[in-house]
Order: sequence, then C-alpha cells, then structure tokens
Amino acid sequence: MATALGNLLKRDNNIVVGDIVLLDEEGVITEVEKRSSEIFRFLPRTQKKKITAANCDLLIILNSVSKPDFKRGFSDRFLLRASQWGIKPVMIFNKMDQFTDQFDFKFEVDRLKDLGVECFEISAKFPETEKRFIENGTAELQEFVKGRTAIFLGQSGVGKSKTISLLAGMDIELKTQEVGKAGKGSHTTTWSEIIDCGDFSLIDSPGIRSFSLEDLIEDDLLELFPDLEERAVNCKFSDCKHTQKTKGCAFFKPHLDPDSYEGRLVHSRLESYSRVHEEITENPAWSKK
Ligand SMILES: Nc1nc2c(ncn2[C@@H]2O[C@H](COP(=O)(O)OP(=O)(O)OP(=O)(O)O)[C@@H](O)[C@H]2O)c(=O)[nH]1
Ligand SMILES: [Mg+2]
Ligand SMILES: [Zn+2]
Repeated sequence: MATALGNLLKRDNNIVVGDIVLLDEEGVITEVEKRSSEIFRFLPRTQKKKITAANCDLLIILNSVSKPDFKRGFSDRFLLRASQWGIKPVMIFNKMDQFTDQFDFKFEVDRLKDLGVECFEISAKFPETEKRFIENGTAELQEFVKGRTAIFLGQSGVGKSKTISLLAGMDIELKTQEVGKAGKGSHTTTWSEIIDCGDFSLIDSPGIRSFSLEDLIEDDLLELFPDLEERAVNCKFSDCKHTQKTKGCAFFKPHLDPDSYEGRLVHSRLESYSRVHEEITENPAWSKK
C-alpha cells in the first residue's frame, strides 16, 4: 500500500482507482499522470462531480436477467455516460442460468447491436450452464477484454464481483453475497479495486444505488442519443417535442409504425430519453456548474 503526498490528496478529486502514479524510494506517491479517461458520479446533494476511476478503455455494463431484474432504462443511462466519457461500452447479461423468458431477450440484444453495442451472455456462478442464445459467451468475453482496462458498473447483486472472479482465474475470489428476497443486492463491494490479470485489468466497483444525470444540460441531451438525434432532423418543426400530439413528428405514424421492430426500438429509446429529459428539466440549467 502506498501513501501519497498531502497536496495530492487534498485536491478536489484526488487519486482514484486506475490512476498511474509515480512513487519515490519510500513508496510515497509523488505524482499522478495525466488521465486518458475519467469515470464520475454526480452527487445531487452537493451538486458536484466525483471522479471514481481513471484510465479505463472499456465500460462493462453488467445486468442480471433475474434478481435483480433487468432494467433497460438503467443500462441506457450507462450508455449515455459511456458516450460522454468517451469509453467503449459493452453489455453483459449475467445469471442466464436463471433466464426463463422474463423479457424479450432477442429484442434487447438486437436493439443493442443496432446501437453499436456488443452483448455477451454468461452465467458467472454456473459457467457450464450457459444458455447460448447468442454467439458471445464467457470464452468470447475473455478474449474481448484482452489488452484492456475494463470497469464493471451495474446495480448491486448483478454479479460484478462474481464475473470478475471468473474472468480473473482460479486464484482470485472476490467477496460476493446472496441477493435478498426482494431481488435487491446487499451492496457487498464497498470500494473500487483494480485486479491485474496480466493480459488485462478489471475494476470492480460498488453497486449503484441511484444514478443521477442531473448534471446534464437539456440542450446537450439529444446529442447523447445519436440514434434519436438522427431521426429528429426529419421532424416537421425544428422545436418538435416528439410527442404523439405533434403532427409531422418523425417518431410516430405515418412516419414510423410503432409495432414494427424499428418502431419498438426507436420508442424504447425515446422512453429512455424522455425519462432523462424529465429528470434534468426538473432542475433548471442555471443551477448547474
Ligand atoms: N444464479 C446465479 N447467481 C449468480 C450469478 N452470478 C452471480 N450470482 C450470485 O449473485 C449474488 C451477487 O453477486 P455479486 O458478485 O456479489 O454481485 P455484485 O454485482 O458484485 O454486487 P455488489 O458488490 O453489491 O454491487 C451472489 O450470491 C452470486 O453468487 C449467476 O450467473 N447465476
Ligand atoms: Mg461486488
Ligand atoms: Zn418530433
């Protein structure tokens, strides 16, 4: 364990997991290298960004298909952050041994593929019982992380620590804990840590309780949904609010059939967009720094 010079620790956002540091002979951190990327959380109470990790080149959004339930809105929010952070996102569906058609898996995977996000299906606890609905499983994931520093984000109990233990190999077993009856995780991992796996590094992180996007400005939001932005230019009026009430809106009939695959895809994204939009417009931009 290294200690750091006082002035490095006193800065607003001090040294975080993933930082590359210089040490002197006594093991004291004397310098922190410039970061290639930063992961942050926005804390609504203090209206401040808190940097939680640095220098990651892959964001692994971990979902479980059961206990806790898959939440599409949640993963869309991570996708939004990934594009803001400039880090490649991939999606893992874990606990496939528990999958009993709780949701339309194929639709979710096709939808993500169309958004340019690669998907993997795994069962971190029972790797031998993989369902293999899609081609990408544990072996493909193992290959995919090679040469990268990947951070795992997701709700508590989805299996971040379990998955990291699986990928890291036999001799590493991170602490995990059973999910409660209500399907909620118990926040087992309490701080982020990086696991050096030789060919790659994996960062475990505490489960996310609430995920504020309040720092976003309304005018910048559509840019973070590039697929919707592309469609919105075809709306008849440039200030279209993309609700069914607006005639000539590119998101509704006759321009888009809501029952077609494309309609379902676009509307699922519009739903995620609207939720975030609602959240950030509750807090006017002047209060944001
Ligand atoms: N059935 C099943 N259970 C799993 C699977 N992966 C993980 N679990 C279990 O789910 C529970 C939670 O896993 P963790 O790895 O602790 O979850 P986490 O995402 O690290 O949770 P936090 O540290 O609280 O954020 C544990 O009891 C695991 O054994 C899986 O593929 N299938
Ligand atoms: Mg954990
Ligand atoms: Zn519109």
